[in-house]
Amino acid sequence: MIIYGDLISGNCLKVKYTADFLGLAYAWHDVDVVKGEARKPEFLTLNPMGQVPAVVLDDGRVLAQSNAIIRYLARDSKLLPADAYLQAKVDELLFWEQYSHEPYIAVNRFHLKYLGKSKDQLEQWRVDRGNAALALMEKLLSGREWFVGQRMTIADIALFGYTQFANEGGFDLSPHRNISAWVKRCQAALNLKAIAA
Ligand SMILES: N[C@@H](CCC(=O)N[C@@H](CS)C(=O)NCC(=O)O)C(=O)O
Repeated sequence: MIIYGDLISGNCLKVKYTADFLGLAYAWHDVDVVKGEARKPEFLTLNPMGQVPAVVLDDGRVLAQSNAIIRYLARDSKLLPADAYLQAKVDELLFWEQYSHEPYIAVNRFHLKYLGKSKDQLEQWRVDRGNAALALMEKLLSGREWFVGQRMTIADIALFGYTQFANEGGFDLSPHRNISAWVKRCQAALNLKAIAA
């Protein structure tokens, strides 16, 4: 498998973390999103959506969209529960992450860290929705170690992708004790070094 991605991107890291955790063999092909490489004709031939991550599977077929990719890679593995209802609960969080979390946490991070904006240039509605996403995660994690079932699933990996960088988007995780403990749990399970706040 070839993974096309940029290591600054939580969406791409989700795919890397899933493949690494499952011990899948892959080659990593860097696509610099800040330089616009995902919009270049040669990449658009591979993924007309013009975004990373995208993977070329061993049989040559292509798959894009981070959560579709990790859902595919995790099939029949311990990262996806066998029970159909629990699988749907994982899907529920994958969809929620893309619509109600990533557009706020990840986009604000991109604006601050990569576009060089200041905090007061951020759109307040995006800040508010990011905080709402974190508040919901904090609630969902109450009394639980993982979002679905009793062990880490791709729902955790999908949400960890950008939550680990929330501070770079101007969000303060310190009042969210459940999220902070879960971030450490994910880092340990994925064998990652803690990221300095
Ligand atoms: N919904 C997509 C979002 C992918 C996405 O936004 N990718 C960004 C990097 S995080 C990208 O490729 N940006 C380059 C561009 O839009 O030109 C996914 O989950 O894979």
